[in-house]
Amino acid sequence: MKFDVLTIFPEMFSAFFREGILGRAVNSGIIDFGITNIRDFAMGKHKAVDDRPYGGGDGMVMKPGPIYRALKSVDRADDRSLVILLSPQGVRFDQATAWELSGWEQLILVCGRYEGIDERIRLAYIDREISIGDYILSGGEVAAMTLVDAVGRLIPGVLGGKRSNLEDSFEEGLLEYPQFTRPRVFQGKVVPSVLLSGDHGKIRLWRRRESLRRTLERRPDLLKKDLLSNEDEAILANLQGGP
Ligand code: 4HQ
Repeated sequence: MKFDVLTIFPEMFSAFFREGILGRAVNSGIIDFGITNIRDFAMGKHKAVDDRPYGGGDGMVMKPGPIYRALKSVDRADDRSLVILLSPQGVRFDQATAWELSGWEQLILVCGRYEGIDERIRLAYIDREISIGDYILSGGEVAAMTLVDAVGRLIPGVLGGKRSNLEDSFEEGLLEYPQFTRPRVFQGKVVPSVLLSGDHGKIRLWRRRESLRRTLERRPDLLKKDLLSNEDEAILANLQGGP
């Protein structure tokens, strides 16, 4: 999988692609990336990438020319590559979208700044417009990093077998159960004794119950009945009946 990022802030991505799980995947060759500075494709003495909006109003708009030329400069994996614009007007990003995007050979991510990009670029060259959530960022860069992080970890080999059951419960539409590590007593608070019991059947059941409890309390919208087993239904009924 290759990620190509088009941005006017290329340095925001150098550490991002160098560090952590993603950095290791890049070093091992599982993931490749390219960073294209849109400003390198700007013209004139001032290398302007933005201009005033037709019709007037506040803020600036990213000029079409530099983005067009930056896009043209990127090596394309033809029909196995997708051009994505990060913007609050896009379809909301979620784990299912991350899985789908992980199947492409190349993702080309266009990061806008200012009030966004010229509509003619969006119409002619953008395959997919994606939003990471209902809030306003200063630019698409942090949104692009969020997408790369979530998609990258789904590429086979990136987690190197460290694929914990942590996201498994999220893939099932449930929140994660609470985690504890040493010491057993911290500031007078003890680790639930079941986790020290060595009884793996009881531990599994306790964790499932805590996942269901949290989901019920914090994200009832995630409780998709069809994904719940008979055991889950019984635990839920018990949770709703008592403590
Ligand atoms: N922006 N999800 C405005 C976002 C955003 C989001 C990126 C701010 C694009 C022009 N992008 N620029 N939310 O707020 O993706």
